[in-house]
Amino acid sequence: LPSLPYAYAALEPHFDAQTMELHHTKHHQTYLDKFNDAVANNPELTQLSAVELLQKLDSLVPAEIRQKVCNFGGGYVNHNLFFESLTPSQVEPSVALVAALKEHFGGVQEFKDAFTQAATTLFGSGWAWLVLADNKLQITTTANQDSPYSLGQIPLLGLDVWEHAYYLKYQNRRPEFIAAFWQVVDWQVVLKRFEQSQ
Ligand code: MN3
Repeated sequence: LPSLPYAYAALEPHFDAQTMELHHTKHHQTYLDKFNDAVANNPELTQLSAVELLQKLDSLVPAEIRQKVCNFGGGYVNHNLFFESLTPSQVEPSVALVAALKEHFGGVQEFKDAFTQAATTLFGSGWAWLVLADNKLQITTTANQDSPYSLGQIPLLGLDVWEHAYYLKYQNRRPEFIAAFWQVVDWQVVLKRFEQSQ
């Protein structure tokens, strides 16, 4: 399991240390363990990256383990994306990213508002995403641990809105958790993913 590039307490007061540590050492670790279990009897699959397996679920992954790879491989990859795009450093979007968000959403605030709306209204457990799809930036959501990669999209920013991501600090107040998220997004990581995806 990749270690985080910051301390569990580094994102306080926005994301609390206890939630960060449980989320990483218990939830993320469990997705990885169950993903490894799922592919353990298919050595040809272990030669491929988790992202490749998610991109080619239907063509590469045998039907009997497909749902497990979707759930646990998706959980592993989604959480990598999530944790890697957080920072305590108050990074602002760069000029290039501001221009792209303006072109596709009308501006940075308009993008945040639309993403917030998608994350707030997503029913049940899942993720809100900024993805590149058909060469366009789009806001999407997925249920459970489904990955944008399995839909042919490239995820640039993801927010986990499972209750385990916020319940200890925010209880049922998902909108407050989403507002806190905007305080800790690493826009440099988002820009790097955007540049690499084109
Ligand atoms: Mn989670």
